[in-house]
Amino acid sequence: MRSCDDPILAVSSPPGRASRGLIRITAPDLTPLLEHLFEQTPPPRHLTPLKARGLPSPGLSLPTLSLYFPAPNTFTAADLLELQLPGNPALLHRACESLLTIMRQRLGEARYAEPGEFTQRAFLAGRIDLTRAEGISATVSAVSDAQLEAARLLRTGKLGQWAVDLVEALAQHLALVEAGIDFVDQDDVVAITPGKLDEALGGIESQLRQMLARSRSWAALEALPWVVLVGEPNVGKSTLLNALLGHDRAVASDQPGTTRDILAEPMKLGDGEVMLVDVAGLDEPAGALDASMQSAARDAIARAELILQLHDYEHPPIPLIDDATPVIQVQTKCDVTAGSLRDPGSLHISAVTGEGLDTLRDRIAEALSDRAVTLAGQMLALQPRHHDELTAALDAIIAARHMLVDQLDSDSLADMELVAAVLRQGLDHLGALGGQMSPDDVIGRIFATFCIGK
Ligand SMILES: Nc1nc2c(ncn2[C@@H]2O[C@H](COP(=O)(O)OP(=O)(O)OP(=O)(O)O)[C@@H](O)[C@H]2O)c(=O)[nH]1
Ligand SMILES: [Mg+2]
Repeated sequence: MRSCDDPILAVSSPPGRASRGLIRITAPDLTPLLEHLFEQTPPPRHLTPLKARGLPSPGLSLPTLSLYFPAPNTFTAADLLELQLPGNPALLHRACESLLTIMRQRLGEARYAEPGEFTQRAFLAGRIDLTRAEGISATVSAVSDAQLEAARLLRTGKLGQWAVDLVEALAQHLALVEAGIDFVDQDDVVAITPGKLDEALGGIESQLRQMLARSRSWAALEALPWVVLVGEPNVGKSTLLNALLGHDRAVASDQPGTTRDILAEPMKLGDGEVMLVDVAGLDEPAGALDASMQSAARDAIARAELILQLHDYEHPPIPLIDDATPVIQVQTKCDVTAGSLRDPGSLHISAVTGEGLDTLRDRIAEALSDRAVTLAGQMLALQPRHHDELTAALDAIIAARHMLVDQLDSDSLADMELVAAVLRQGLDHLGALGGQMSPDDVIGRIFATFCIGK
């Protein structure tokens, strides 16, 4: 089994060339490594230019920027060292190999970190809760602004904090029920009445229901509605995609058949986002490659929730087979088209002058008003695990309230053990989102609330 105390290292900067590359190292005590690499221990929490002995290879000393965080106030709760070197992948690899050798000599069983291991250590050290760790992972894999925002809310602990508050409330009431079981002979312990417990559980139930109703599922954020640009080769699809995105994403040229693949990029639209998709121009296939390109383009069109049907003064609109998908007719290149060449049934745009682009954006937003993906304000996106835990917690609260239905007017709670067991289940599910509460914690609450055995 891999130990949590193993010294580990990893290249933390993205793959590829860059002006700087980052190597991250953590271990319970990095002092022997620091003494070897640098003549003096770098001042804590300061970016310090130093020569690192033996980096990138024995006998060489490369200037590095080093940032040293001594334990325990670090991400992993252990010593943490970040080394910034020139961002050359081969050099970073050499440096890591040398570091590994030095670490094995000075620190013991060192190894490369596994994916996510720095974050895992932060979680195990109690630095972050599970939902925050999931937020970090979601940030890394986000493909759209909505997902990035959703990941940010997770990463900053919004879901975890909400769960902590609810766990507190539920634990308080579980403590009151358990007090009735454990301290039944104590005069000063007054167990909660069924009516009071039901009222409190009703409040928790409605919070759980609200959270489930207000949140979006992660899957919905992944499914940005597709807006597909359709037209003959050379009508200006790729040029329009670039103009709408505001940067050159697709290659455009006067050569018909320039786009040979499907190109999709999220586009911001007011508060929401859609996926703008450029495909090959539709034409008679002239060979096997052509045929597969065209069939991929047709698949994309079949998946579209909105089609922008492009034509210009030379190329008429392509007839579409599926007439269920909404279509916006767009005539392109209107900077070179005047008067009678302009089709009265189309929206006129020019990617060169920008004419009609704002109107086109408005028309797309209007057509997809209920589909463009947004993540409003403080709304959270629930990953499947969160959804399952919340639903299971809600089920437990509902089950507990069922047990109370026939005894709401009674002074004492019947079936206390059963009610307590169901509430404990609910607590465990909520605790999996944030704010774990062990049986001892609940007992602790009882002692905090009553002066038992005085
Ligand atoms: N004057 C003018 N030329 C344009 C405009 N939009 C596109 N073009 C030109 O039309 C040519 C074709 O543009 P593309 O965007 O590559 O066309 P496409 O529809 O993506 O073509 P394929 O990828 O071959 O299907 C290029 O030479 C563009 O510069 C426009 O608004 N005005
Ligand atoms: Mg193209």
